[in-house]
Amino acid sequence: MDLQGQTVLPTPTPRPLDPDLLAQQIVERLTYRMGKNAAAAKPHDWLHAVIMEIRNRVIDAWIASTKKTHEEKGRRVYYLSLEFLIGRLMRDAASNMEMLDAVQVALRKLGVDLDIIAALEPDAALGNGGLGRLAACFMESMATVDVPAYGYGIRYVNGMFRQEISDGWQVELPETWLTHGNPWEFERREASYEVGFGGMVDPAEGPDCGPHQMRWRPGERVIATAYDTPIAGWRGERVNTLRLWEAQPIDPILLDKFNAGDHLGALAESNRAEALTRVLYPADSSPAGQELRLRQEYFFSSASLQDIVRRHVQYHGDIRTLPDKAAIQLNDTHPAVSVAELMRLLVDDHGIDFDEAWDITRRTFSYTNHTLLPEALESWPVPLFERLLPRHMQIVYAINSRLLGEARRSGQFADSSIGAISLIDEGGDRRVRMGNLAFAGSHSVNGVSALHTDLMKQTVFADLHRLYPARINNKTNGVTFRRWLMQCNPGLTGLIREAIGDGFLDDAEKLRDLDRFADDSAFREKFLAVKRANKAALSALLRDRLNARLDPAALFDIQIKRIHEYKRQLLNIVEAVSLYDQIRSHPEKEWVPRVKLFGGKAAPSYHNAKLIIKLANDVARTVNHDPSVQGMLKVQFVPNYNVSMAEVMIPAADLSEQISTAGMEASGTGNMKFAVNGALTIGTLDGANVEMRDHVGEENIVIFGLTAQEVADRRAQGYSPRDVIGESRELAQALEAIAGGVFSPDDPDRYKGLVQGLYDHDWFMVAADFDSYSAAQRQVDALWLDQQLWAKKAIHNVARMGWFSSDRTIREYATDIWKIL
Ligand code: B1N
Repeated sequence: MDLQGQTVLPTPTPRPLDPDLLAQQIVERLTYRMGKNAAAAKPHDWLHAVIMEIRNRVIDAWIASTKKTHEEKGRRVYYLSLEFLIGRLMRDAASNMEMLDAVQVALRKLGVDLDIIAALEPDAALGNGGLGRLAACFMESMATVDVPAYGYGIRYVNGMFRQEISDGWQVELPETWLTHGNPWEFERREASYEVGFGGMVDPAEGPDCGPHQMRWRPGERVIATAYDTPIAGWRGERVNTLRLWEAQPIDPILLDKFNAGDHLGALAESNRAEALTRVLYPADSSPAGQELRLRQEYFFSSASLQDIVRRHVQYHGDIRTLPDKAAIQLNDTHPAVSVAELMRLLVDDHGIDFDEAWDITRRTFSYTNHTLLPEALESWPVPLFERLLPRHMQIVYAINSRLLGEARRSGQFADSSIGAISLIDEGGDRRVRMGNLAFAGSHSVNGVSALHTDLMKQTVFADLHRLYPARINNKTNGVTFRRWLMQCNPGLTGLIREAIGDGFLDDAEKLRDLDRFADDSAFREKFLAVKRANKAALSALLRDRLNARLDPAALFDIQIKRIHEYKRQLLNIVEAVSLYDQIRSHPEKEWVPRVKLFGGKAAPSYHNAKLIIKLANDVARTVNHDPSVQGMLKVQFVPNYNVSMAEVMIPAADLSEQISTAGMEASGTGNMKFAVNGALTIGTLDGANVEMRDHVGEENIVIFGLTAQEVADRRAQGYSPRDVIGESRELAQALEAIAGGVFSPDDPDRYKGLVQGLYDHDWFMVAADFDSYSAAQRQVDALWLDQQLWAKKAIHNVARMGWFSSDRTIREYATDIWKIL
């Protein structure tokens, strides 16, 4: 008997990947598992049968990995994240299990087109944007570099909303990814935990009880049930687990109420519990602030911590060795309440002395910060926190008194400055600062790009950094090249393999070997042909979906990301308007044909972001209907931008727009995906753009605008956008046109307020960067006219982006923070 209580664990026997056999197995699954006749099976049935077949191989490797992890008894990594933006899994799993080609051939023999059925798989959209997608890339890379890891999150019934564009406006519709079932997940009834809210706290009574030990009697309880999804690494050597929690009521139906005739009341508890994991908050880089959000955060933190502690005690006996065996990474502050939850489990449930528990906690946790936007830093009103989590409130106070004591003893803080360190914000209504809690409760605090990490030290965490100068470190983000090169861009991948062999598939830095092909004109031609084919594929998709007519010969200029003022889609649109103006004034000039594509969702409550979407659509309608710019400028907003759409758009991009106000985008990861796929970047010196410039070379990227330091200086000096606009004729004209209703004749005042905001404050420095941006765009035009030079620069981008593989990022986490490799 082994630890799992089984006599023998199956070892994976690599079955030969004979397409004929595979085809036969797929048909067998279809027939006997699903009860469908192959002759009458629908595409959805084939998809399901194929996934089952791929899944079988994944499961073999999964069981073997789990066994290996148990036997090694080493340290495990737990990645706690409120978001995992996975997208589709079939191609990922098939490709990583090295069966994609065989599956394709097998299906062809059966008369089924892999691409058609693959497109039917719903995106698992359990995230908003970069933060959630990073968590998904990390899961794949942890499996790839052989880190034994568990991802923990929430199984939202409704993920990121579906965006429709109606009359140019964003409309949000519920996203229902689970309607056809989810063949990738396994419900684990045996892994269920109670999670409490509210109620009372009493001192624990008993001869062995310490002074800090308490008994919490929650007023409300729900059950967290686990759903596991296997995540296969490249070449299938390791398969890790993504464990997502679902909330269930303790009593599905309250029979006493039901019998008394209160049929709705009988279901109230059930509805309340299920509401917890119903829907993902569609807020990117801004805190939701509602009670339900704090409930979600605590719910998944508590279930995950209970699971981690149970597993540790089961395998290692002594809870005191937890930091030796568990490294828990907090993905932003969303799971920061975990710090207090682990303290509660250690002190109240395991009877450990408070100071020792604090030491264990700090050695276990590490925290990643993803944003410095002041409005995005999570804090909870003390009364709300106390009502929902009375025991955790006590723990926060107890931690705070130790923290402040330490700060005072350090002699570095005047009484007036010590407030910045406190876990409680005393200015105005009292609030619990989740960033400070995460910082204090962790041995490592990291930023996600070099610039962002520097700014963390200078701004929000300046005082905590002074107290703990060794704690902040940088881990520049990365992306998985399996999904973002090999799967989404088979054309380019094939071309690279022809040129430099297969080494880069296992080590992205080997892409460097491609550098010398930048000077090979035959290779450049092939490279341009691949790009052209990807652009044709995107054009065909957008013709089918939107009836859009795009010319694949034009320069494809793409900005896809959440709509946010700091990301400055507005700068891009205003520049497009200015270009439109110039083309109309000088039709005789040799203009570079451009297609400007936009995509992204706005938080439903974010008024200006929604207005920017409408503006993009209004400008598109006007420009695209104007015969005088036909063939020179086209603008298109692509609805419902998601992971699967990104996989088509990124390989088709010539130009990648990464134009945030310097100092505001923590890292960006879309920027990396574009460059790997051979787009040139037009961007500010923000986030990871800075390091991308260092890697690809400044001659191969188009940088413009103020630096983060210059932005800060300008603001400090008292920035006057009105003066800046007065000095730029092009900008003034474009803004007048927008504000005057040129693009909104049906409602001429629609953009008055938006434009007024630029004149009055322009917090995001659109005006300050406009001329520089516009000049950079004309520089791009000039470069485009020399296609050979363009291709050369693009190839250098592909060749020099290997460092931005999330495998490298994960190795750094594993070595420096988790001490595991
Ligand atoms: O995290 C990404 C970075 O590449 C981006 O620059 C950064 O903006 C993004 C609250 C967030 N920061 N903060 C969030 C998401 C959801 C939410 O409810 C904040 N997302 C980021 C990966 O490091």
